[in-house]
Amino acid sequence: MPGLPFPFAMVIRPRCVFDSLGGLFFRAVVIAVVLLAHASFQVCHAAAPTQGAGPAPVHQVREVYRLPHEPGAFTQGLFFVHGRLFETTGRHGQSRLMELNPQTGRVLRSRFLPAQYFGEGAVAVGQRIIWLTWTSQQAFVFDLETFEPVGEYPYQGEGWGLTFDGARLIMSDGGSSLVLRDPQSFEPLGSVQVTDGGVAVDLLNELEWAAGFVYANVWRESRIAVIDPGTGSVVCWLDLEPVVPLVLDPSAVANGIAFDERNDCLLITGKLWPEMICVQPLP
Ligand SMILES: [Ca+2]
Repeated sequence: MPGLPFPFAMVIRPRCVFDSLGGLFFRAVVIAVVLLAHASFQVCHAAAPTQGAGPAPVHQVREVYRLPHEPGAFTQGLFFVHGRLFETTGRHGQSRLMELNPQTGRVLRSRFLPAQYFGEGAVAVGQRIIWLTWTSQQAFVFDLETFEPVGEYPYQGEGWGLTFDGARLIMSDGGSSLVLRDPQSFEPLGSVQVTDGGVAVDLLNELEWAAGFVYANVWRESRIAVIDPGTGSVVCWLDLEPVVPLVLDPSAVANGIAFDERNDCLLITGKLWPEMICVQPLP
């Protein structure tokens, strides 16, 4: 077995009872690693409310790290792709797709939408970035590496937030429903109504898929809804108020969530915020 370092060569043979024990141990290690990878989020995910139990609990957050954020960026979408950080912004003539340096927050490259479009949330599916517009009923598709346009999708209604669960796109339109869409055709596959203690949660905005749950900004609120995608129930809220930077502009609302898998935290920001903050839920 040339090339195998000593400890690995040792466990290959002979085949005996220790193999099955080793297999069990290996599986236990894999399960532990998966649980640990999202350990900080279990405090919230485990808190699934029972029917009629009232509003979901509110959890405080712990700051993991902080990065500068372009203070003129009217943030609409934020997401990582294998450790690379991307952002989309809105407003006519200022709507911009950007790749950011995840260590410094600096803009590495960007592309503007034509001035008639107001950019909204975006997400990557493979090598494509799908970027919504607010009221134009049109999503634009850009190549992840070149930022060149490679397609468009029409849709009905408004576009607000977009994320991807690995199989389906999940989209918000400013209401209380999340629409599931085919990632290739963009056709709607169904929808789920988001409720907290049985009450509809309106104005769902930027979205993020992390560890089996949908994280959603709610327009003009400094808290994130953590949503069970199967039932639409909010299982808990994350209170961002203590980490929100002071910005006097009333439009500077929290609106950006990207799951930083490497650091096991949610990178959050807002429209016109000077900073991005990575947070973990506290028990
Ligand atoms: Ca996001």
